[in-house]
Amino acid sequence: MAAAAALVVAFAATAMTPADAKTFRLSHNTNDTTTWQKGAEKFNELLKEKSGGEMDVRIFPMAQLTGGDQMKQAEMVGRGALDFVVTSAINVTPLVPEMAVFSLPYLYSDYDDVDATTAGAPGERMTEIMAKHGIVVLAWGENGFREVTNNVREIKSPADMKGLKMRVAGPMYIDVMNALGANPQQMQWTETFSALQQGVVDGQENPIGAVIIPQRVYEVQKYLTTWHYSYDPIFVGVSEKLWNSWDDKTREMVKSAAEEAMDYQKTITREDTAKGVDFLKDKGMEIYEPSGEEIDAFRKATKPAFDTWAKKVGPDLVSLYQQTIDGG
Ligand code: X2X
Repeated sequence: MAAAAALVVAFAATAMTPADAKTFRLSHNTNDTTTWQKGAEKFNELLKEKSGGEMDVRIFPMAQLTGGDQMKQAEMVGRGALDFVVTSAINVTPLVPEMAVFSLPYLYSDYDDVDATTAGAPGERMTEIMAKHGIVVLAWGENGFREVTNNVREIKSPADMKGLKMRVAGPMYIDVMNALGANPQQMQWTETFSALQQGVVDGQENPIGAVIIPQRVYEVQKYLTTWHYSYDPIFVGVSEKLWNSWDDKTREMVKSAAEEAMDYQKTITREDTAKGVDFLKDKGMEIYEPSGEEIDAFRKATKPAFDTWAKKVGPDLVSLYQQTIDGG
């Protein structure tokens, strides 16, 4: 009986979709409330629309397809074992160390700097580098400027970071936290909320609009400092294997869907971030907004990590980013 019913359902589903309909798998590593998810949903909508219902994506949040391992997603796409990924730069650095350039401490001062690089020669250069690893970058979106939170004290200066147990996402942030005298620990994002709740770690750092608000970090953290120490872009990537199987028309369609989706994602992320400090104060967080001078002190203290990672990334690539930022 059950088998017969399943057959009928399967038949009905096939009968309703166009002959060549294809559903692809898309992995991302935040939960289903974030602007990453909303960007992925927009991509699905646009892909469906533009392909006349022949293509769509099934979205898997929380890095489910890699057993919660947020760093593995890019690698799987690179091997062609996964179709699409939406993830941020820091998650790709074990596979492509050059991606760390985006997040070098205090490389960027504002969104204009960011947009000049993603829309210009640095974005193109990075796309070439990613392609060498089997990942075609279709469009850049935004995780955002990463802000520090903790439960121990207000952070106004590098000295306030001393000894704090900090959860970080990736290797470069370990070096940055060490430069500040903190006690960093690499941990999956999906495990971080309960680690904060149980006091396994004192703090973490993430962007306000894309992650801290939708994932309710304010429920388990008391203090936030808007130190803007590191920028983290996200992107939509597709496996080169799949990309190579498409004709030009299909490629253009998929790319334009990704670009529109990420433009939308960036816009809502910036809107939510702009309203974010007030929102978080309402929720009971204590927010410290450092002055220019105080930011300079953080910049100085994190310089050793900048220098270490500038070497790993390659000085030419860092210069390309810096020249674009200075000219923009
Ligand atoms: O893990 C994080 O901190 C997150 C969600 O921002 C990233 O994917 C880098």
